[in-house]
Amino acid sequence: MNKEKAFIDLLKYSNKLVVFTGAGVSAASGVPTFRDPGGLWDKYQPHQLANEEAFRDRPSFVWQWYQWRRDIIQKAGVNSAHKAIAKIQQHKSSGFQLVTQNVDGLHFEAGNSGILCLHGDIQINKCIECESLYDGNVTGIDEPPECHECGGLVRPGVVWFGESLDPSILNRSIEAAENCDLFIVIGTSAQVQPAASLISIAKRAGAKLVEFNPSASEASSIVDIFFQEPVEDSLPKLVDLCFPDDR
Ligand code: BJW
Ligand code: ZN
Repeated sequence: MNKEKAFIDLLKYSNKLVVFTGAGVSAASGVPTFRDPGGLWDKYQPHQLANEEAFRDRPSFVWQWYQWRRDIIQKAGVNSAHKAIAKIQQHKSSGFQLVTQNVDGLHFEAGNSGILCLHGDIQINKCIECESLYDGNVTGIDEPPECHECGGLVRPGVVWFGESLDPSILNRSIEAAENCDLFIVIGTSAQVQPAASLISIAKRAGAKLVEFNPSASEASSIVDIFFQEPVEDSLPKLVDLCFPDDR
């Protein structure tokens, strides 16, 4: 059986499916990834930017990096890979769980629901001291605002290096990985923990693993099927073949 047919069968007959995404799923929307050549951190070192110490040392610099990324994301639309993942959820309903490392919100825009966002949401702002949500408009603001509650600096609601993930979101993701029969890994280098460990958790639990990525990742050696192509070129065709009814 060729791998396309094998994947379509897995997709069709899966009862518990997890789709796990990273920055590569939004690449075709024009949102830069983190670790590819030409990615965000090609120009900036990750530890200069995505951690609390960096923000406290150079708040304007880090804030402006987030404002630049928010601007790109606001202008970006969903691509055919986001739409294909939304179509999978439509067909699988309760047997489907999307877990994403992305902070761009594009999966919501494509129509997915109940998404477990491991690394937060770039559109949210919160106080670095008291963690109150900040609901002021920050469009075009190039200095971090001050918290209305305590005067602390306002930061983006994402998970930085050295910070714990929301335990409830992480635990629900682990539970989904432990209980699935099919785990689809899309567009992640699988280098960042604990998110990447979901892949080996699913493997140990006996799930079939399928990956979509033009380059090999840390996960590639353990997956059962690897579509080594941009996900927007491969996944939509396969999903349409699997669920042809609404075409
Ligand atoms: C395409 C494509 C196309 C291109 N189609 N594909 C255990 C071992 C070692 C280290 C640690 C460990 N446990 C914890 C750590 C430390 C650290 C970590 O993992 N470090 C490693 C890098 C070594 N982890 C943490 O600090 C985490 N916290 C934690 O563990 O808390 C407990 C703790 C507390 C105190 C002390 C110690 C521990 C938190 C991690 C938070 C990560 N946050 C970021 C930033 C979010 C905010 C922001 O957006 O600015 O999340 S980092 C960044 O990486 C972002 C991403 O979500 C994440 C993953 O990146 P992703 O999605 O994989 O992107 P890329 O760019 O790496 O890959 C893109 C892929 O797409 C590539 O493979 C391309 O080929 C592919 N691609 N085009 C399909 N068209
Ligand atoms: Zn505050």
